[in-house]
Amino acid sequence: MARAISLIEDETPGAAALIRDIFPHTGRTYLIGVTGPPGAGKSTLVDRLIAESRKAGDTLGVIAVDPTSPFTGGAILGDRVRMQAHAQDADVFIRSMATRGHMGGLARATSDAALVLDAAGKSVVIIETVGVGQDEVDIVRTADVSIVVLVPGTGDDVQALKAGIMEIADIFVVNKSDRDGADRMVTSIESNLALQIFAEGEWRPPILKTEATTGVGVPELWDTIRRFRAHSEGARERRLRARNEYRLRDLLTHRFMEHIEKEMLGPVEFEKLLTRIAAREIDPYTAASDILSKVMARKS
Ligand SMILES: Nc1nc2c(ncn2[C@@H]2O[C@H](COP(=O)(O)OP(=O)(O)OP(=O)(O)O)[C@@H](O)[C@H]2O)c(=O)[nH]1
Ligand SMILES: [Mg+2]
Repeated sequence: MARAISLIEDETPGAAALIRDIFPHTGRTYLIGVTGPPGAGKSTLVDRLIAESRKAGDTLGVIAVDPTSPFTGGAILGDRVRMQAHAQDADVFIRSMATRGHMGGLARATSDAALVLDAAGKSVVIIETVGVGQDEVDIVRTADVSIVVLVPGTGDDVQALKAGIMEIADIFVVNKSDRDGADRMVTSIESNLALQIFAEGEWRPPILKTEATTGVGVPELWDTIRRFRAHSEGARERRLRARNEYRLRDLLTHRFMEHIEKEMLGPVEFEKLLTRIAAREIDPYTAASDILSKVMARKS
């Protein structure tokens, strides 16, 4: 698993062949996405969820996406330390992936890594990401269940709204509920949910309070995940389809840009084009159309 994921991370040509071979053996794992602001206690919480999941007899894969930002430097080490409790457990595979060097390819690398763990027979895969960029949010959006972790105070509610992670939550967690303002945070999420319309029988994201460091509220969270799983059983195909659609569109975009950059628009030409746009000699729409026509002309 580790070597397969390294192939993917390094974007080696072998990675595509690997995915081709393992893909028929995927689609069985239950994918749990955990996202939230930096330092919200996601890893500590995931560590607790691993324990619950193991109790239920699951085997696990965990992918912690390390944002490598100046604020959270050393997160890889942090993840390892925080999930230390399971380091000796052969049925728990934990991997950190760095965002560095994955210009826009982070979602791709992460979902491919999840495929590896899926094919390896892990019954549950947990992906932890910092909900700051679109890429990170997209990773969690297509999981089987999306858990958004927030913390009391510090105006995280506003940040969360900005990052668009409010809409993707199936379950809200207010972690660090030992701190002041936990109830205020719950109320603020609730008033946000009140603006949304839920159909009869539709899942309304519950809001749970946890204290990841002590484990308070974690069994309730695990129970809620199970309830959601049962509730959304019928929608699973749709989620898988959405995940594959995301994958396909992302790959096509990536491959298309790669082709254009390799075949007709090297870095120098690209810069030249940008300069022309800056000088208002050409507009971005016309520039894009011109490139597209050239691609089409070459094909015929
Ligand atoms: N008081 C309190 N501290 C907590 C709680 N949960 C986690 N922490 C602490 O918060 C800090 C950050 O925890 P992490 O689990 O690394 O948070 P994270 O969201 O994974 O962080 P990044 O991955 O770097 O974004 C650690 O010092 C934890 O011990 C909690 O419920 N209460
Ligand atoms: Mg973490």
